[in-house]
Amino acid sequence: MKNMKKIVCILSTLMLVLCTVGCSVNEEQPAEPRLLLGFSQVGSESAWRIGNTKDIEQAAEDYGVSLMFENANQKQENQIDAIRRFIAYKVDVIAFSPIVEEGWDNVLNEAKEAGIPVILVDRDVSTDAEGLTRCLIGADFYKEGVMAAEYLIRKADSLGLDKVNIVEITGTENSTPMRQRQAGFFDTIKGDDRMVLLESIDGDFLKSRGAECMRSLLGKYGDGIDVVFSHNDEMTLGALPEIEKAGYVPGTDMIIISIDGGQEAIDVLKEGRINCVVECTPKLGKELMETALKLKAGEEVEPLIHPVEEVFSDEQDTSLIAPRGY
Ligand code: GYE
Repeated sequence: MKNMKKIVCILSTLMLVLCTVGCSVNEEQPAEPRLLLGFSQVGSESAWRIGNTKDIEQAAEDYGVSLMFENANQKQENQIDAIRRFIAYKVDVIAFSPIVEEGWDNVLNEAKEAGIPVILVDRDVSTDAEGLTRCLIGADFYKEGVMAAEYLIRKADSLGLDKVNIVEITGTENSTPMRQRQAGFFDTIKGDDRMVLLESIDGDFLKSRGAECMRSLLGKYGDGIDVVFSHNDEMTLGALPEIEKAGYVPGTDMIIISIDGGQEAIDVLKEGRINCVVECTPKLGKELMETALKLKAGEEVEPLIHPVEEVFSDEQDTSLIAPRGY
């Protein structure tokens, strides 16, 4: 009996010890994040942007990076404030997608003085001094414009057109994709005498503006429009119902060219109401995390990283296009 008591006592002490060890393991503080990354996003203006945000959040989780995420709601001053907060918080690395190219010198100098490396995501900046940012991870927008124009030239050839009247709905004025998509497109068609630009109009990458712009263009040029070149899917999706309301069939009466390649636009391409969508991938998160970790470790990074992109159009079997994921 005495022995029995002793055994019970030993067993319960053992259980108590095991439980204490187990509990202390469970209560352990989470491991220090490998990196604290401050990221200022432009806004939520498009499926592209929302896909880009999700991709960056997912990549941060996958890489064990602690992300301080700020949405600037389309305002440069909000981005500048966010970057200042990141500096005050002493993050390891700052990343941001600048809404426009100019106006960053002061805040980037502040980051430099604080010794915090800065990564540009998606869009570029134009600064007085060199070396305020470490690298740019984003699409080759010039090439996207070239690919859109090359499609148009092939399409005009196949339809045997001898005059091609173009309207262009551009993205946010002074943003990198707006500038470079426009330059790539017009540099490519400029040697082709058939191509005539009727008007370029600022649609700010927004669906509502795309609709407004298209209404105004249709009011001025009506069926004189042969081609709508729109700098993103959202503006294209805003423009299409306006074309239909005016009595034209997009994709047939007018050639519609878009950029981004989000699922909604690809579905409309499959229906034949868009002719060509140049891909611009928002999936930049993996490159961003890997680059930020290298910078924290004091390693060299590539100054420019472009993802590979393709063209989707009525020249191919569109039923084979895989789900886009944004
Ligand atoms: O094309 C557009 C978005 O900067 C590439 O911004 C990005 C552009 C994209 O709002 O849909």
